[in-house]
Order: sequence, then structure tokens, then C-alpha cells
Amino acid sequence: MATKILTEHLDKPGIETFEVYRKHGGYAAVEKALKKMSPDEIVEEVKKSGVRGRGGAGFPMGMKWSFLAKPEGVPRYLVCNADESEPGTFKDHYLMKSIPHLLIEGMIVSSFALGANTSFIYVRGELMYVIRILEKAIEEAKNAGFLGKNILGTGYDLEIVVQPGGGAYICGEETALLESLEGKRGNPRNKPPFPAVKGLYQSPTVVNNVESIANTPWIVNNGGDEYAKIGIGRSTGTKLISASGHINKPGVYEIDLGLPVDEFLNSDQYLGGIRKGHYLKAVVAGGSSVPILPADLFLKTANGEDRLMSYESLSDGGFASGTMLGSGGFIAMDETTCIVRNTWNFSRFYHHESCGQCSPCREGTGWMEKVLHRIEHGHGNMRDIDLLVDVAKKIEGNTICPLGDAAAWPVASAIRHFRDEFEWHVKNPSAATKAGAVYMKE
Ligand code: L3W
Ligand code: SF4
Repeated sequence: MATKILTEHLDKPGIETFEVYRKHGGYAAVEKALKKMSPDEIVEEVKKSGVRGRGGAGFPMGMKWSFLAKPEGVPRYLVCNADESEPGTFKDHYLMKSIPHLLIEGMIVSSFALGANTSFIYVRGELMYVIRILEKAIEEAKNAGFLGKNILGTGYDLEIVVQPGGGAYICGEETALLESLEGKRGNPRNKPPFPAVKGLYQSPTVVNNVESIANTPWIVNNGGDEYAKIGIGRSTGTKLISASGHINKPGVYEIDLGLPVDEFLNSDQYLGGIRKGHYLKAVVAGGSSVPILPADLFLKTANGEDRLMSYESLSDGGFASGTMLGSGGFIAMDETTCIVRNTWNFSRFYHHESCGQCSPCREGTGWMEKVLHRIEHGHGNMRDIDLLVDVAKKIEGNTICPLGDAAAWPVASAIRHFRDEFEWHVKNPSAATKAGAVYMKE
């Protein structure tokens, strides 16, 4: 039986309103945290839960909180990263529009734990209607005494500000987001210093993803130990997965971490299998930034074990035969997918979204896009395939922010696992450029 931490009440009519959310136990965590717990006790519960950042990096949330510097007289900030722009990822959007008070409740509990009196939710600018939903939820919470001055008579003050982003993918990178929040161009900063030491306005700041923060009310209500019982190993709790592609039941699913990928893909409770008459060719499990895997390697690890939906199992085998859970943007591709075209498409995205600060990313993403374009359009040669591998290698690990790696990995992994398809494009330019033409392995 799947655990429902974030989605339990989504089927309740009117759950987006304060009244209905409260009727179903909402804001109990705020009462408990502010009246019965100290900030350090909340941090301790989050540490015990083992919950890891749900935005893509999977960094332990409690550890990040405990890194927050606390210099005397300097304000601290909590910033919620709701700039969800990763191709294939749409779970934060779904959560915020369906149950906005869960995020607001999580923001209050987390801000209290971190000692923040002003907190921000930076929402991708295209989601204006979600911004209005969040602003309404904040107003309702304020009217009920859960936000503003002297919350529930405890002496704790908190304001939450919703800030629309400007539509740049790079502003989802935490330091670019902080620059943008300060009113500047969203260029990532060099790290260290990490935001926990010097973040917004050079003050200590925690940046957490929407889903991460939405887990905190449950952790406060039930305790970190209970949370840690869900999941597998160091992949504790549940995870929202945005599922798309050639599956029967696309959508957002809350799964217990550790669910076998075969069950997730093929059971009726989840994705319902690949569309009728087709079979799985490849999977991108964690958003476009993670390595692509062919179906056989996706279902079983290199050791022949069943692959699980967990941070560890998905990355088993490193980049030779593994991938990453990332942000949980699960894209299934059947045999009608052209891997070269798909890789070119991802490359186009990263080239367009590169901020241009560092040469390996600025130039490398452009070169990869150009070379992939010519292979896809029948003008490539065999040396181009190795050139792509070489450019990807030169980007990886040599840039200010992870966008460089995110651009390199899909290209490197596509060539590693589907080299014959790239070669087929070069050898058969007229066949490859025909509308709908796809390489079929003999
Ligand atoms: C204090 C230290 N803090 C690390 C903090 C750091 C950050 C977090 C993780 O990239 C990935 C990227 C995308 N003292 C610290 C410390 N921290 N050491 O921990 O840091 P990091 O550098 O591992 O990752 P990141 O920069 O947060 C995120 C991948 O996620 N991704 C992203 C997709 C985008 C979305 C979206 O649109 N919503 O999810 C998908 O795979 O490629 O690798 O907070 O400050 N010593
Ligand atoms: Fe900008 Fe790319 Fe460098 Fe990130 S890696 S700072 S996006 S140029």
C-alpha cells in the first residue's frame, strides 16, 4: 500500500481553501511546532527523517538546515524554489495548485525552525494563476492568525512573499534564483560560499524545493523516525514523480521510494504500461538533465538486480549503466522515438538557457546543438560523434553551475547507449531525414 504524505487529501473537494484544509488536520503542525517545540527540535526531526532535497540534487535537508550560519543581528531567510522548469518535471506545479496550504504550512514550520521572519516563494513566472492561488492561501492563513505578527500568540512573526520569476530556466539554480530575487540578472554565483552562509542580500539563506518543504508538516506531526521508516535505505519517504511520454497513464504520482521500476511502469496502480502495440525503448528517469538509459539497463542494474525507484538504485553502476532520480521527471520513450532527434532537442534547450558566463557551457552547448543538428539533418560525419563526446567531456565538471553537466550528460549517455543509432544517421542520411524515420536495431 502506497503511503500518502503529500497527496492524501487531494481528492477532497475544496482542499485548496483554508477552511477545508484545516478541517482535514491542516495547520496542526504549525500549532505543534510553534507552541510545543523549539526550532532546534524541529531541525533534529528533519535530520532524523533523512528527507533529501526533492529539487534534483538529493542533498539531505536536515544537514542543509544545520549548515545555516547564525551571526548575531543578521536576518536569515528561507527561500522556496518553485521555479520548476526542468523538462519532464511538473510535480511542484501540481502540488501548489492543488493544495497550496500544504506549502504555506511547510513554509511556516520551516521558517520558524530556521529563525526566518521573512520568507520567499520564487515561482516560475509562466504560472501566474498558481501565484494567485498562493497569494490567496497566504491571505487566508494570515486572516486566521497563522501568518503575520505574533502568530497564534507565540510572539513569532513571519511574512511570506511570492515572487514571480522571469521565465529563465537558470533561475531554478539556487544562486541565480537569489540574484534574480535581489532584482539582478539571474547569473549563478560561484560556490562556496554556499547560500547557507551568504545567500539572499549576503545573509544566511536556506533554499529548498517545494516538495521538500511540503514534507515538513508531516515530519513535525509524526516525527522524523516515522518518516525514515518509509522508503528504502538512505532514500527515505515518498517522492512525487512527474510521468510523461509513451505510457498509458501520464500524471503526477506519489510513490514510496524503493518501489520496483517494473511495478511503477507496468502496474495499473501507476503508469499502466507502454501504449498498446509498442514497447519501451529508453527512459529518462529524473528530468532532462540526467543520463538516458535503454530499457534493459533501466529495468535491471548491471548486476542483474531489479532496479528500484530510489536515489541509490537508479544511480547503481554510475554513468556507465546507471542514471539519477533527479527531480523525478520520468519520461518513457517507445520504439518510435528517434534518440538523435531527442538529444538534439534537449541540447537546443540547454544552449538556449545557458546564461553564458562560462565558456565551456556557453560555447560547448552551442557546439553540441550545431553538431547534433547536422547529424539529425543528414549532414553529419563519423568524426562528429566523437566530437560530441569530446565536447561533453570538456563541459562536465568545468562550469560554475550544474547546467553545464546537465547539458553534457544527456549527450554523452545517448551516444554511450545508442551509438549505432547516431552512426545509422550518418551512414543513411536520406533515410534518416525522412519524416517519421526511426532507426530499428536488427
Ligand atoms: C552548505 C555545503 N550547503 C551543498 C547545498 C547547496 C544546495 C544543495 C545541493 O543542483 C541538481 C543539478 C541539476 N554547505 C554544501 C551545501 N550544499 N554543499 O546542497 O547542492 P548541489 O550543488 O549538489 O546541487 P544544486 O546546485 O542544488 C541541483 C539537477 O539537480 N536537476 C535539476 C533540475 C531542475 C529542477 C527544476 O526545474 N525544478 O528540478 C535534475 O536532475 O542538474 O545537478 O542547496 O547549497 N558544504
Ligand atoms: Fe551559466 Fe552555463 Fe556557466 Fe551555469 S554552467 S553559470 S548556465 S554558463
